[in-house]
Amino acid sequence: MVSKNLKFLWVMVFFLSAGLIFLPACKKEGRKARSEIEEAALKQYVPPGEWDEYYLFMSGGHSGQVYVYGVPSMRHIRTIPVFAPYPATGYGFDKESKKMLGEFTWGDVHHPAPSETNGEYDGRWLFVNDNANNRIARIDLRTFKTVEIYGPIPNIAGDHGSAYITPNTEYSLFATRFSIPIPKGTYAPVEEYATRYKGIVGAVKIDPQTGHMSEGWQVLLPPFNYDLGDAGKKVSYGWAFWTCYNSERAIGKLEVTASQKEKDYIVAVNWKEVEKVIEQGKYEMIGGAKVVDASKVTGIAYFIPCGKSPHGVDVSPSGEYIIGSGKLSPTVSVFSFSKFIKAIENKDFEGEEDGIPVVKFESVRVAEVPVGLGPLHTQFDDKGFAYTSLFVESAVAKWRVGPPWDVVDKIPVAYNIGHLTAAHGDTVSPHGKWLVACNKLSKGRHLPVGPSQPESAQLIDISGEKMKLIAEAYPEPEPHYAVMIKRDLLKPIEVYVRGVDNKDPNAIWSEAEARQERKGNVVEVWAMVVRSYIAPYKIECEQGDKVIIHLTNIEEMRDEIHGFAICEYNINVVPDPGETVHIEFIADKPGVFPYYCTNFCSALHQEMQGYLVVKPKRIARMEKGLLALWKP
Ligand code: K7E
Ligand code: CUA
Repeated sequence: MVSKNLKFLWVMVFFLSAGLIFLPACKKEGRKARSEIEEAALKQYVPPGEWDEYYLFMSGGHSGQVYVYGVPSMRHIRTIPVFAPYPATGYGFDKESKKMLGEFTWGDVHHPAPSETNGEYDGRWLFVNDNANNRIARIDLRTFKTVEIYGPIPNIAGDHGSAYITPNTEYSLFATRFSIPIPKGTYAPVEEYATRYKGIVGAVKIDPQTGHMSEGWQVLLPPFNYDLGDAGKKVSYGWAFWTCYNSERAIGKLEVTASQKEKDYIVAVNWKEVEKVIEQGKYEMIGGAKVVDASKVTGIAYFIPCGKSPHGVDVSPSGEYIIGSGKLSPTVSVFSFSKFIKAIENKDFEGEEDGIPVVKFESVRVAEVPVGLGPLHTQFDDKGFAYTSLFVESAVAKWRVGPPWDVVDKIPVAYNIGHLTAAHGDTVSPHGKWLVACNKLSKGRHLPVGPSQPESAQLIDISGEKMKLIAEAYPEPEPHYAVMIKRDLLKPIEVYVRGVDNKDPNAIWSEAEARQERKGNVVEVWAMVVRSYIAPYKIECEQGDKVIIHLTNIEEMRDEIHGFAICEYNINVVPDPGETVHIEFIADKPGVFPYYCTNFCSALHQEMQGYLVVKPKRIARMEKGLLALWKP
């Protein structure tokens, strides 16, 4: 009994003394945490009315859109509709955007790529790829609108390794993720995959003045899955790189069949040389595109062996290092561009794939950096460090680009990061400062919203030695890649200036010009919106007529927008100040259909309305008959 009490006493003494030792430490810890929280909050805080330092353009994945945020606040500022209709801005309802969307109502945006001059963002356009329907779109950063959609690109299926831009916006790269028999429309059983299916990488040509996209070049390759790409820069200017998996040329359950070999490849394409051989006529026309067969034309493509099923390939700011992320290996492989060129000169090859040389791994590899589990993508800062996302480990690894190629810091993210983006982090001169982790899962770090949860984006301060998690946001699905651009590089317009930005011959600028005219079965309307009326206040037509409306918003101030919707006609357009949009439809439903302004614009917004009056066929015919009788 006594001994038991004594034991209890000793235990009490131990805990009390431990408490005395630990308590002040805990208090101190608490204070430190508090100041850290305050510091983080202040770093992210952008006072109401003030501007963020960076624009963040995030891909919207299978939502088909691009989302614009401010960094560091992580406030969502804008949605830019690209591959899917978006009634909020009238996208996909007017004639031009309908035509751009064509037969598709969705896309799968993965990689936004800003236009570049000398390897730096120049703030003119943003290109994005559509992994589903093989297209590339161009957003004009003066208006934040999609102005062009190119494609579907011939011969490719699953344009994933895209829309990377070459350093002077010569090209936007593309690649086929799923090899198919080409040209499209060719039939070949899946069992003949290894022989009759083809791999293609290539590029869409961009007019350096206008941004207009047109046919570039294509290179025919073995039937692998071409995954991600990057353009060479500085020393590697003139080259393009893509990773590929399934060099096994397998079909079936790829997670097994395409994970047999220890290594797959990065394919390096000398696009300057491709330009030359095309000029020499060394190409075939396939599916309406100029295709250079890399197994017949030498010197244009080479394979670099890379750790098992690589995902991202990223070129360092100097252009010297090509970093491959083997998603199934715990390391990233760093290849030297100058060693690669030497290997080609010395014919230092370890094999070939359909006649295309495979350069010797040991001759080009300079480092294997043990970043951690599931490396996917890499970005760079201004101090010679790289940041690699680790999907399996749910972390970002910071490592030194150069000897001793060591990992210097690691930060956990929540959870399962895909891409990451640093300020100007894929250009020749990254800014450092900020990094955003684009995570696939958020698993209840927010108010519950049902079984499916949003993705998450975490803002990380990379200005110091240690990475610091600052804030998180829940972007629209699904952020793959994103780019961060300094705010002063962009010069968005305030209004469409009459005669400058709006040279539309069908624009009208006063109520007096509002009218409708009939030519056969076509009723053409010149209309305008302004606070707070729509002119004309009625549009009259007959059932079955084609109605064309040229609608101009004659406002001259930024943000004074009006919508124009017609009830039950599935129409809603939203012209910006000074902009003219065009609507075309068949008035197939008889009756009276109000039209109104959808954008709450003024105190008398509700008064902004009018009527589409569609005369039934029966009455129209009867009237015509009577008229004929009366004037024989
Ligand atoms: Cu890694 Cu499509 Cu660039 Cu998604 S891809 S994460
Ligand atoms: Cu115009 Cu509401």
